[in-house]
Amino acid sequence: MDAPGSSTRDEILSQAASWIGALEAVRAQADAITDLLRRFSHAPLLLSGCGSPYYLSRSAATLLRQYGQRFCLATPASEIVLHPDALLPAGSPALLLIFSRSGETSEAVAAARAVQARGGAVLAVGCDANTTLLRMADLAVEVAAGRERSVVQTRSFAGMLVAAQAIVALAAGEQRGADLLSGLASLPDLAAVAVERARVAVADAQLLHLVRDASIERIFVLGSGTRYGLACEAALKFKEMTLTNAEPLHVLEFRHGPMSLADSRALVIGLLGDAGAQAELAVLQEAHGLGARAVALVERAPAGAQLDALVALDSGLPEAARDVLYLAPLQLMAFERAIARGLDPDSPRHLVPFVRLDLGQAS
Ligand code: F1P
Repeated sequence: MDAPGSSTRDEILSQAASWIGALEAVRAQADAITDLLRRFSHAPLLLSGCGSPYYLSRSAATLLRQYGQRFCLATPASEIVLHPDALLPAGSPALLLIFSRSGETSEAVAAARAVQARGGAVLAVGCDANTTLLRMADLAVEVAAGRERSVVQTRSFAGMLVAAQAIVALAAGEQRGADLLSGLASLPDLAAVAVERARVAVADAQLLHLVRDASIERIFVLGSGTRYGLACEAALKFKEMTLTNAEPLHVLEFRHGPMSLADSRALVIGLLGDAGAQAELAVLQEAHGLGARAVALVERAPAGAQLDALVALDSGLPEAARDVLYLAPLQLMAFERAIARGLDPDSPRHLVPFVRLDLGQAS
């Protein structure tokens, strides 16, 4: 019998191939994607998915607003199905960019159908072209190297995130997207090194001790900008794999209430960026001062930070292209905590690989 979590661990550690595969998949469709974006350049643009892919769409929408210079909204697919009129002006055809590993999640398929029924179009990103969602889409991007055996999404999420970044780079164009494009171009050379670096970072005794600590009852994952979607995804990993209460927050929101839960039973993980790094670090230091355990994931270790642990990405990438590097350390932290709690990350409680519903009238 396989060791508990062996599929999840393998998938986390082999994600480099899915980053690279995602870049190739978008490159192969670049003209068609650019065409579709241009055809719908004045239409409302929605990004969507369910669970992990919804969080991915939050991160991608932030990047698209910033680089594509067009307003767009991320929403769970179920909202498109249940409340389309609360999202879209009556009668306006929209473009939907939707993510789904399985391509079979009922709400995702129904959301795509609803957008097409209003005269809109669907660009679907998934891991298998031969699935309902990708087949019905006007355009599909298949990240085959992201396919997984595990229920919990890790490698697939990373691959679909890179695909989303590459699509945003196309929307931005060469001038506006210059740093994003140059960062993405460096990913293939960096991918395996970055994942190995994450493995070594999470094997560090101090960090391992922290994530395995049974006295930790709640986890906060803080991220701003595109990293808020990653914080949501990391919190979901801790819930799914470790059955620990985990809450994602925009970094400075931590002071507006959740701070009252900062004590020795809380672990606060900050995904720090470049812009606002001082202000973000100050939140972690404050939580630490109140007795919470604090960990930062950051490009370069800041001098003199009072924290319990720190993961330095040391990627040299521009901030816009760096997001995928935060994933492996976070996924491995959740994995290690699950194993320490006697749980099997390959068999998360109550979960199935994708949700199939009878949406009846709603679809
Ligand atoms: C999405 C999903 C997520 C859930 C879990 C398993 O499926 O069901 O909702 O968080 O990680 O996958 P999919 O639409 O990406 O196949």
